Amino acid sequence: MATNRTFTMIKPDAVQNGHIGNILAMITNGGFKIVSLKLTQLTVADAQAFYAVHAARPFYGELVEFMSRGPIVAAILEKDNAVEDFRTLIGATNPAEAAEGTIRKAYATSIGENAVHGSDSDENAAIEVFLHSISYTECYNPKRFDRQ
Ligand code: DAT
Ligand code: MG
Repeated sequence: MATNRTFTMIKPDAVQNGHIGNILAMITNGGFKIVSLKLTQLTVADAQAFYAVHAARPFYGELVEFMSRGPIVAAILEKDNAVEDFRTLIGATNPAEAAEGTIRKAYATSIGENAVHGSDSDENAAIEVFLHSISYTECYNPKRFDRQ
């Protein structure tokens, strides 16, 4: 049975470009309920652990650097069939292939800096929801949220 929870991050590119509000609006307009929300920043270690499955890929170093370079918004979302429906809402990994009406079509700038994360399976959603509750360094310094 499909779980009703998934995990998302609005990535550093989209936060830096001022898209938090519009992306959250697309999420709620898509029928998802936001049940947890954090403005935070991944440490290098957080990003390495989160994307450990991609450790052997050539883009891994770049991915870790990108994901830890600035603030993100992390959220837990609820909806029937959440994982699959959210993957549909975010669109293809490569924005050049993302469908009209998707978040990546609207806000991603490249395959590497593609605005949002969405869990890819119920199993990973459960792991990522758990990580959300225990990790990330909270950001208390407002200067870290300035546009860079
Ligand atoms: P997704 O984020 O759609 O689940 P993924 O899990 O395959 O995609 O990859 C994780 C992230 O890694 C992706 O959002 C951006 C980056 N990435 C994937 N493929 C890449 C590539 N060919 N070049 C650069 N970055 C890539
Ligand atoms: Mg993925």
